[in-house]
Amino acid sequence: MANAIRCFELNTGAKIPSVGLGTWQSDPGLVGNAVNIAVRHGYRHIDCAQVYANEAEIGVVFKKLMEERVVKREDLFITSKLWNTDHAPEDVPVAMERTLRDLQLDYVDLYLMHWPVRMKKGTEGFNPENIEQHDIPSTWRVMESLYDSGKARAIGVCNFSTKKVADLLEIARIPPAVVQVECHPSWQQKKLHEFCKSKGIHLTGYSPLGSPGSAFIKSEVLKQPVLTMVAEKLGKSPAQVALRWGLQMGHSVLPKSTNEKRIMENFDVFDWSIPDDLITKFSEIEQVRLLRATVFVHETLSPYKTVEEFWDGEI
Ligand code: NDP
Ligand code: 1BO
Repeated sequence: MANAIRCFELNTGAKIPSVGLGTWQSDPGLVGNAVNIAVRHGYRHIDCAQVYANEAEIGVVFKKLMEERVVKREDLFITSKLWNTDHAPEDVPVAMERTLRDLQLDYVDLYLMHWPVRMKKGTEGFNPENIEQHDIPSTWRVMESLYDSGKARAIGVCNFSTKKVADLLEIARIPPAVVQVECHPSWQQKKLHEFCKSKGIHLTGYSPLGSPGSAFIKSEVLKQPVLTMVAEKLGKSPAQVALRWGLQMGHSVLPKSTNEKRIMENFDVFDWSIPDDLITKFSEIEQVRLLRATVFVHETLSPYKTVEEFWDGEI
């Protein structure tokens, strides 16, 4: 019998469900239905963000699911993220309140700094003219106070390199519980994963299917030959194999779908496993970072002059 790997324990003592529903690029009108289907099907972890511009629609569904006693608040694990325009210390609690209001919740289970990037307050889009000098310690200190207040039951960061996580640990009173980064068989994050593990920080993999169909990424992850070979051998889909690989590596995974069949397919990863002789094949896969953060890089206007600098060489 396979080890189901239903959840992982965080350094706060809380448990993070291993498969969460992603909501980026889930269109208005579709995202609420997706969350409703997912929770009714057994998902307990939903990954949200203010910048996805769909938290209010998701909040209506959370309220209804709880009113109808489909699920209790304490059984859900809800993540949201602080957007780049709200990094100034006085703006962090305001952004948090906006998210709580939209999601119709009193607290989130995890609040993440979305990027190590600060942008001018109130601006939209990715114009490099809006990028400002960041001050991660001052933003983190306010996130720590949100943790103290109980409005965020855990705090963490996204899109940090190993060096940036190490720098954060140097100044943190409360260490991050989670680092959420791109992670799938074609971008395995071995260095960051080992570092996080050594510090008791959980790694969550975003774009675990390689974000096929994304407006921002050209991805072939699900067509990767090792993945399709393993899928064929096990009688599973390449998407299921990519997700199960993540669980066996010790990551939680956040597949996004608004399609009922795929939402269910992506949750069918608990009662089987990839045997060791096939897991070793994953180390042969060529590594390519898909979400390179080029929009946050600029020779003169950004503190990050190059993509290499942004990721501290992990590219
Ligand atoms: P995913 O890797 O989850 O891929 C989503 C795409 O795959 C959609 O086009 C979806 O289409 C399709 N898909 C879903 N299931 C299957 C399947 N079983 N077979 C084939 N195709 C499938 O990409 P995301 O980039 O959305 O990442 C997942 C989540 O991670 C995000 O939604 C977000 O919550 C989070 N994230 C966080 C980031 C951060 O900066 N912190 C950055 C990027 C993502 P369809 O909907 O039609 O099924
Ligand atoms: C800018 C992309 C954010 C996805 O989480």
